[in-house]
Amino acid sequence: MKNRIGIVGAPITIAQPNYGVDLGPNAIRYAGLHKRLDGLNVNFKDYGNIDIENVGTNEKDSKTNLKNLKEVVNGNQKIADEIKVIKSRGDFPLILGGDHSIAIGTISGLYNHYKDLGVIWFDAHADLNTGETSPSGNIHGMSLAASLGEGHKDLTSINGEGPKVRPEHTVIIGARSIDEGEREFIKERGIQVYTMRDIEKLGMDTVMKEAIDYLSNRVDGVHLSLDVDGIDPLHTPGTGTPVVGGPSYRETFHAMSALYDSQILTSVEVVEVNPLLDNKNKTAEVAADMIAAVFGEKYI
Ligand code: HAR
Ligand code: MN
Ligand code: MN
Ligand code: MN
Repeated sequence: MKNRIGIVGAPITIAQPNYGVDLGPNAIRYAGLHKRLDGLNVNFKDYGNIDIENVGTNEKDSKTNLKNLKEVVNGNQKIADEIKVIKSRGDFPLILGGDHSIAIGTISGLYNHYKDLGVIWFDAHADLNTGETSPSGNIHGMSLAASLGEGHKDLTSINGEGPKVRPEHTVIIGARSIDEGEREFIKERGIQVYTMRDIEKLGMDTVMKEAIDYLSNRVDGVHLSLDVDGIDPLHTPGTGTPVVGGPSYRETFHAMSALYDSQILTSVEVVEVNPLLDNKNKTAEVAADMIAAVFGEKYI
């Protein structure tokens, strides 16, 4: 890692109903993030948390089928602005969420800095819903769609109108809870998806090799969006929408190590840590472990 890491907390919680994800950034810090990075001899600066209002309801808008659209857009605009500042300083952005809606802001903020940004979406979910397809109205299940230019205009227009990433530059890893509309989206747009079945058949090592090969030929930057519910809830109970049958701690650590070895990443975010649902900060500790791995921590 040549660049200094610029850490920022992005505590949006109102794009999903389990409030408390806004406490995620500090929970990850309390799990020893700074110490871990110190141990790796990497340079970092922690810019603290973005000031997010988080006043919302659990009501869907009758026209848009979205919850808290205006508030989520405002929060994500702030995130995009902060990412631009971090990038202009030459730092490597490390964003601590927050619910997964924050990816709309981070990816929008990264957009101008790359010709072709790639995204690795490590998640139990595809987050490819729109107001039309969402079963819940929760915007955290729509953030990848919005980044690809699909969904409500206010979500796709942060930092300029339209798509911020292309479907052929997007790789989803760990998916095991995909809604009908998302399935169609994946097929129509040709997104590369490694479901749990693929991971089971190929093994995580091959999956990561393929994903890294696939992206390195196509993009000039790669953003890792790590949703902790991508990991098996046995290891990460403190998250709002756990789905059984995910990659183990060991497999995920290996995936992060493979990304470090490839040196392909240009930004990282870790989302959906909810200390109010957690057991003694265990989920934040796993998040800190995965961050350490992605920045080069090894067993020996
Ligand atoms: N697919 C469901 C929905 O859109 C559940 C989304 C779950 N949310 C996340 N995203 N944590 O990864 O409502
Ligand atoms: Mn997600
Ligand atoms: Mn998820
Ligand atoms: Mn989730």
